[in-house]
Amino acid sequence: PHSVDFLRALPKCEHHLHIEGSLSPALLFRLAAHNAITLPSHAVDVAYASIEALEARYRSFTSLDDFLDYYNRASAVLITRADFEALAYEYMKKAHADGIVHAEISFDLQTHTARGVSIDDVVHGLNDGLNKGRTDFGISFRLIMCILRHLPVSSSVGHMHLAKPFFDAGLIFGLGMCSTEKSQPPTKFRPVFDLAREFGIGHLTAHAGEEGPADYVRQALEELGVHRIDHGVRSLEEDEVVDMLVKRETLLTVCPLSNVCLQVKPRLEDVPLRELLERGVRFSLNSDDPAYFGGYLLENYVQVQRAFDFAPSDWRTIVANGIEGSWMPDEQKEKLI
Ligand code: ES4
Ligand code: ZN
Repeated sequence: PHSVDFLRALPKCEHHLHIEGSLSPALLFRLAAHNAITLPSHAVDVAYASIEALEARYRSFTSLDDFLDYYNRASAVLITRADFEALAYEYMKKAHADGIVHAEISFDLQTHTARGVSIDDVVHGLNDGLNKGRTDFGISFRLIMCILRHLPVSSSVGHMHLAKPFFDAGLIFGLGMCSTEKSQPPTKFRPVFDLAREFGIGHLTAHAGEEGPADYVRQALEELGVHRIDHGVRSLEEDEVVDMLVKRETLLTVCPLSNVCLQVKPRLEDVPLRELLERGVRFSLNSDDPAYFGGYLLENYVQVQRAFDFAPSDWRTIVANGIEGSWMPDEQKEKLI
């Protein structure tokens, strides 16, 4: 058994964190008041009666889509560049407290442009907060834009063109794909990933094999050409997909507390971490949407250790694979390993 101090001291990288998923009920109510945004009335959803009521609702999600309703609705309170900066900086403070050395942070663009927020305010606001966090805490970061599967492919293609100057300037580093998974096969979004290659974007990832089948992981790898898989816990349902992940040394960004909260797995013990280790599939541990799923990254590590009782050598493998699979310069990897 390890103490929390041992887990805090590990050089942890977070690869799967939706910045909108770090918007807590307390910050949601504060920003709503500040920006004069009306939250849904009691008649529509009693969960918005108070901070405590909303926190309680977040403990009873029944599925990914049930969660996504709350997650997408909460973004309504993010209006100004300063709001995005504050959100990003708050995450960096928490990351520092948890002992994170490098963070790869996703954001949804389409949700924000739908409210009339400009891409400038979203991307510059996030970069302001993250740069301040790097200066204050020494945490390196990359920004990943996630396209949304619940919207038409044409919306994603349009937002790729909107974001191109920000990719070109290095302000956005990678491309991801998230949101609802059932009945949204990765192949449907092939035009978006083909465009990413045309734009010279070299760091691609996609959520797959969370609620969707192992074949969606295969599609993401073979047809979208992604370098990484977000979640991917259902990959183990097909040996062919496992072989593909091992051969390609693909990193799965696994999110243990998220999987339990969204009822992807009944208990933490059912997240197949030991099986992934034994079969040689690389994975990192991540918090996904920490304000919704009951804990930031260190809490994920602590609860994983409580459930799995990993040996120090297992932790060394997990942490080294996380560094190796990061989108950071090789010189930085060498210093960390
Ligand atoms: C997400 Cl847990 C999860 N799955 C898919 N899309 C997402 N967006 C934010 N969190
Ligand atoms: Zn996610």
